[in-house]
Amino acid sequence: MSRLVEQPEEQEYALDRDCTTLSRHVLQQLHSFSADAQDLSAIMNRIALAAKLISRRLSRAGLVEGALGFTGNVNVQGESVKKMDIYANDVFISVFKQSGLVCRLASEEMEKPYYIPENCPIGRYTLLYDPIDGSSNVDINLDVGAIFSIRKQEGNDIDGEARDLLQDGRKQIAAGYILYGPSTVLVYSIGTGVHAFTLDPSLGEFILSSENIQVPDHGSIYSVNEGNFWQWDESIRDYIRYVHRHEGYTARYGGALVGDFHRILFQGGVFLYPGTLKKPQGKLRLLYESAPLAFLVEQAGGRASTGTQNLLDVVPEALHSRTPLFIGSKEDVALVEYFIQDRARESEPAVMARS
Ligand code: AHM
Ligand code: MG
Repeated sequence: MSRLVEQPEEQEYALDRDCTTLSRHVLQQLHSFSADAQDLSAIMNRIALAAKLISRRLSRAGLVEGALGFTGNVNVQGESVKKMDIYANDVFISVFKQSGLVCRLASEEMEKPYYIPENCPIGRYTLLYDPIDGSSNVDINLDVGAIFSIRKQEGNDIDGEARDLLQDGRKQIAAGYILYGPSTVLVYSIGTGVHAFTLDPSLGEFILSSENIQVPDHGSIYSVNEGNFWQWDESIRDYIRYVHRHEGYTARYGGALVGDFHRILFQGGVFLYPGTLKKPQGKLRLLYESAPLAFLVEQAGGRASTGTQNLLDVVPEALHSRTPLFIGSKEDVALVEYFIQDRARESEPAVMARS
């Protein structure tokens, strides 16, 4: 006859953690099994399925016919589209079809929102996403990501222009990203802290790997494409000259926002994508790139700014609007803002006393 054997405490804890899947974690965070909580949990579960499908294709991309390279088309942003961008975009659409969860999807790859009419009577949510962030890394087997944001649909999108979505970042009810690196990691927040899940391929499940992540108040990393130096405003050049001339800074730039942000979330520092001569509002799109990461960073105790405004307060003019982005540790974002906002300084401010 079998008999229950007492487990050592650590073993019990490890087992419990191994069973903390994403959908269960959402319910735990909300302390509820209400219909709204179940919906959010199911939406996260669907996003996890999209991540698994995309992760699978990325991990075999060099072996699969038609997975790499460009399609030959240009998207609404004027950027050349990669085959993986289209695949990943379609995956998100497919996983939400007939889910009853999300009525509308909006992404970097689609000029207008995509409706799933069969979901609309009950699924009053919109999912905004960047299906493959850092597309230039795809063909050379470097890290890429995906970014997502969930908003409750308010009012009616009568003309299909999604004007009801033109609201600030505080209207997000959840946000997160997926990092396809050596392992696939999903980081999310529903406004109760920031939590990371790692895909265990042997289980096919995202398992909790870091809970309540806090970004350090300061970090040594600055992450920016310095090739744009000549295109920046003088204030940004001054900031970069400052970090060049002071000890304690180190540069890291991977060409994929998700990867660069992930490093900063865990280790501190600042990511910068300022306006340039060619793109005065920078490159990054507000609704499905900057605002979701701003939501996460604030939940982790950090900050996101356009240089003159808290990023979560920015109201976009259009679905694909861009903003400059400075995001990361509180003190490091404040230092960049200082350069932008007070170029006429006479002496070094207190925040610069660190070095
Ligand atoms: P994408 O979503 O089309 O890949 O564009 C966004 C990416 C970010 O991941 C990254 O930070 C940035 O573009 C890199 O741009 P640049 O090559 O100008 O440095
Ligand atoms: Mg992107």
